[in-house]
Amino acid sequence: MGFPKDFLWGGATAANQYEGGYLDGGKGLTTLDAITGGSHTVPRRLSYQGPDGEVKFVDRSADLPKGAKGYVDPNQYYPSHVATDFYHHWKEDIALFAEMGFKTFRMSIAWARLFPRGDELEPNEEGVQFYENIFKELRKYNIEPMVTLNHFDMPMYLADEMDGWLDRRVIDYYLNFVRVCFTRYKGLVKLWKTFNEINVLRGWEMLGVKDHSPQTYYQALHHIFVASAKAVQLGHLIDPENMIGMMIAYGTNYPEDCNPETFMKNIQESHIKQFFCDVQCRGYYPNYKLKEFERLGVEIKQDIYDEEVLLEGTVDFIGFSYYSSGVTTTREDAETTDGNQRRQVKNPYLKASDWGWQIDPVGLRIACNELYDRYEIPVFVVENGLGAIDTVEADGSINDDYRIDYLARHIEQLEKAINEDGVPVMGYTPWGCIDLVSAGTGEMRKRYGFIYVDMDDEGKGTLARSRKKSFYWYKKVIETNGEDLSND
Ligand code: BGP
Repeated sequence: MGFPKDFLWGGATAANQYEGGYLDGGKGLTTLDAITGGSHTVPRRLSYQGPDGEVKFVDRSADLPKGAKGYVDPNQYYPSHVATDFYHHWKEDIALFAEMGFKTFRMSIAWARLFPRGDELEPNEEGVQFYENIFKELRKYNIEPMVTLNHFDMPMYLADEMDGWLDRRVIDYYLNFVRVCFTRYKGLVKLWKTFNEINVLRGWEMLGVKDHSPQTYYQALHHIFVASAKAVQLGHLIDPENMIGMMIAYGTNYPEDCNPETFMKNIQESHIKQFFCDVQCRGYYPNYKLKEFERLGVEIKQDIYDEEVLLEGTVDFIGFSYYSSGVTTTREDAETTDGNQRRQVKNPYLKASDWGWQIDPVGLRIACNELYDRYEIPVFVVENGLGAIDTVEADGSINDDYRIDYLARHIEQLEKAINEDGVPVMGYTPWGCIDLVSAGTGEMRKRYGFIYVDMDDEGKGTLARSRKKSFYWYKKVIETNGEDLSND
């Protein structure tokens, strides 16, 4: 019983939410640098300049006019610009991760830090050096870096000038970027993921596209699938030691009742997620998707070698984020609540976080089983956690028992997935191990960390770091390899 000896305990972050230094060291603008803050009730907005010169702030789900370019308004607050400033605090932060005993640390590389516009042939050396220093520092503490090559952001220039992933040339630009990562960080990094939460990439901010039509979406996604498969092949070629995974936002859906119609609908709902794993783990488009394309009139323009590339570039493991589960209903009037990037039907058996995300530890065990049963490759829980408001007491302490309870209950289920169900789980990296900006709402008050960062929703604060109660608890969890989950 217990966790495997080489189980990778750690934590997860992403450049656009943590790094800051948005123009430092020669970095170019990314699409996410033009996304404002927001809140649980006020959506984040995207700022762009239209072809007529007029600047507009629109909902992230809005279509942009032809010729629109991302725009950064100097009077507006954009959370990615400073975020929680890993750029200037990396040594201090890594020392804190080491103090907790991290075996791995998940982070992403800002593409525009290496390639400010995206289409350059040679990288920006200062950017390359920045990450090299970090990987060396991690290795100094025996922390295995786990790198997400692309976590939601893309160089703004590629979105503005080429319509982002809709343009096939972007595959080559991405490959040039990953080639630099694989060669320059060879020997320092072995664990990679090609794209974060491939199933939630949308619109201008993440795909660089201007409209949300199914035709545009699936064509851009096809390019991403091809880019990912080529990256997997290239990574293996450059260093056979590399383990290159996919990454999906995953949570199971429960049929609300035993009506066969609900069950059939649940299969269709499951296909929405499975599609991404089917392509990246099996190497081809599944029939149910091809039929959907026929119904929608979607036609994917493919290169003659694409099918072969997809087949030969399947991933080594499945990384997934897990926050909550969903419910499938055939009722029109079902009550819904918030969830990771999409609303979910309410499950009467579950409680929810302050942001409405339903808490379901058993669902994590189910997710591990579903993924392993279908693909039979190792899985890695690369995100999990509770976004909550923390209170700093007069003595500076932060007693986040709610977070400890959430994580302990999920870790219990993970242990069962490993030991009772036999799922090979490589590791566990809770999301936002240090406080960072929320992707969904742009807030700071929605905190996930073991480490508190003094920063508020308007970007005010000293950025000072402090240990929460969960910091000491997680340190003990790692020390005992998951055996002692008690909170005392
Ligand atoms: C996932 C992302 C992360 C992270 C997390 C929590 O979608 O991969 O970037 O942000 O969700 O979501 P949120 O920040 O909206 O609470």
